[in-house]
Amino acid sequence: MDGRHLESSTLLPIAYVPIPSSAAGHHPSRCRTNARLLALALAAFCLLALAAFLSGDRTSPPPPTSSSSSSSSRVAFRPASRGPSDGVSEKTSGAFPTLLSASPSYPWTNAMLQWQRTGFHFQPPKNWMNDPNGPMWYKGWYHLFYQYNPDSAVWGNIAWGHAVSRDLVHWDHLPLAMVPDRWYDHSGVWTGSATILPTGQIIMLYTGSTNESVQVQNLAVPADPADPLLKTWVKSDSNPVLAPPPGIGARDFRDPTTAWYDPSDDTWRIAIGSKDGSHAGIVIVYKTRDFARYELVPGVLHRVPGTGMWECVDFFPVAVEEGPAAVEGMDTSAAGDGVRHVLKASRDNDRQDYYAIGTYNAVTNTWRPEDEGMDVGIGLQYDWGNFYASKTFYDPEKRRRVLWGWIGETDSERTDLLKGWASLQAIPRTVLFDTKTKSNLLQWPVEEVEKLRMSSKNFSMITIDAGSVFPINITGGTQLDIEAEFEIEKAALATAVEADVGYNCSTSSGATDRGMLGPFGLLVLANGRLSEKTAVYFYIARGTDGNLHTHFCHDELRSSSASDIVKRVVGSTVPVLDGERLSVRILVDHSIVESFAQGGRTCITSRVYPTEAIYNAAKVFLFNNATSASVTAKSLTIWKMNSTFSDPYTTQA
Ligand code: DQQ
Repeated sequence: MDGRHLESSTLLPIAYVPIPSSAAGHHPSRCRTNARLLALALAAFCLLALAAFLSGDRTSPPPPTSSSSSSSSRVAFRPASRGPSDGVSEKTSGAFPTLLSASPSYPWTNAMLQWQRTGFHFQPPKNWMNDPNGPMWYKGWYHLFYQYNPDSAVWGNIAWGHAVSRDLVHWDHLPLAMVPDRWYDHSGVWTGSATILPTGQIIMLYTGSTNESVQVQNLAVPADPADPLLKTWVKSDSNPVLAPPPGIGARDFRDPTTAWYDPSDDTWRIAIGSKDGSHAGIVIVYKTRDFARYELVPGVLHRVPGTGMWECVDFFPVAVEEGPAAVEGMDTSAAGDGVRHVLKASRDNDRQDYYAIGTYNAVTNTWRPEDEGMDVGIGLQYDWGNFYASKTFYDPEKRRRVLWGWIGETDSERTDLLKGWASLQAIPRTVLFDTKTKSNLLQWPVEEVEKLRMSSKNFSMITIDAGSVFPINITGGTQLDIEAEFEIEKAALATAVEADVGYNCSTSSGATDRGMLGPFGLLVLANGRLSEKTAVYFYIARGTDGNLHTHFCHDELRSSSASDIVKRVVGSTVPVLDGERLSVRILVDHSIVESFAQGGRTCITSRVYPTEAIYNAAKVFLFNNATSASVTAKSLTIWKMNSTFSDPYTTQA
């Protein structure tokens, strides 16, 4: 207990114990034993596949043995997928067993599955959800539409779900806004965006997958603009308003952006993601005056070789000069001095959302990143975990830009069917340019989330010795908002000359991988004996440039003892400026952990499915698995979070 101080004597730690290195998940690429297991599993798989083939079962390969499937997503067995065959990105998580395979899944109990439903994240009452669509603020209400399967907890039959909120956290679920009832959206009412014209008129553009699975763009408008809830939508008689232009594949033309106004020729412009014949991700731009007739703007707005199909492109301005403008969001049509544009693409290849900050030239129809080495699709990501198909909107009420992102499942489709729902939306995040680093965006949960904070526990100056775990006296840690600041021992920093050159979260073994200056941070959704835990951690290592770099990671490998889950270590570096402490905010909400390091410079979202660390058994620990440095949690505040109880809409709403 030397040198450790707690503000609250009721919260004294139980004891220091080392973080268990044996784990529910192991990392195959770093462990010879696992490599052998993998080879054995592959051999077994081949034999089983041969047996199945000989016995006439040619519909699906047999599942891997539990020893191989429990370790990580890197095992090369993939389920049959419907997304790519229908002309969109992969929609399954890759977890076994698939719907077609015969093996039993982990014996999930109803209590475990019921616990996974979140308390304050957006999710429909049941069934499948994916991309956020057409978010906007209109006549006092926030609107969120989303890709939705009304019939099942797996992707397909895509319609638009619709919900409204006064505060972005409490939602009323409305009837479906649009269903696939025309030839031009027969195979799905896919992703789209809203534009509110200066007249107040709402334009909704969305992709339809036609009766022949061709991707076209369609226009819809509210039936009654006087209705603030916008319950009924009318599809335009002009639909489809855009078909794939020459040179663009019939299945590579989707997800129109919010329009921005170009005063030079009094037109509105929209961007659409695609790929070219060389597998480069591209953005093409159209201009229009009436949203029914369009003209293709010559050239491409941007192109990045080797990045493949770009889905759900988003394009918006940010204020980059320090001052009052930089703390507010900008309307999509804003331009001028001190403005740069963010280009975001959802990369179909790896289902990650990449962005870059650059300069837009409407006259030449080009956008150039500030840093070519950090271009779209090869550089920064909004989130290094599970976060895809995101979209922003400008909220004129609070003068902020708000980001929504789809958080998919990492369990199996079979389990999703058992629990009756699949996917969440991330907590809506404000997005600003980081005027301190000048190299990245800052994402932060919208301020309304803080209204959900209930009782809190505060700690300060907890020193965690190298190689130890420090229990925080919290039970029922399933809905939490955590803020922590850490400082690593300065003497150790100065002497760490050889600190893990080239460390990388995703190729590491996660929180049990011991280096001189890390990992250290928090274990959330942990059970008392630490057989299940999700580590949110920092790891300081020397880069190949010789400088110390701070990595921020999530270790999902030991998050659950269930085997039919994709588990990874994810993360990236996070800029830490001179004099700054390491800081993190973590939202824990049952099966989702969303983390924001250094004020939102680097963000990570994980879906986790513990089997024991649930309900009252879910605990929080501080840990420091560094070999050579003690770490002090200068401050730690943990709030229990209220539930938002999203309701089906009633006329009293
Ligand atoms: N989801 C939609 C497509 C989009 C994809 C289909 C991204 O419009 O490209 O559900 O997840």
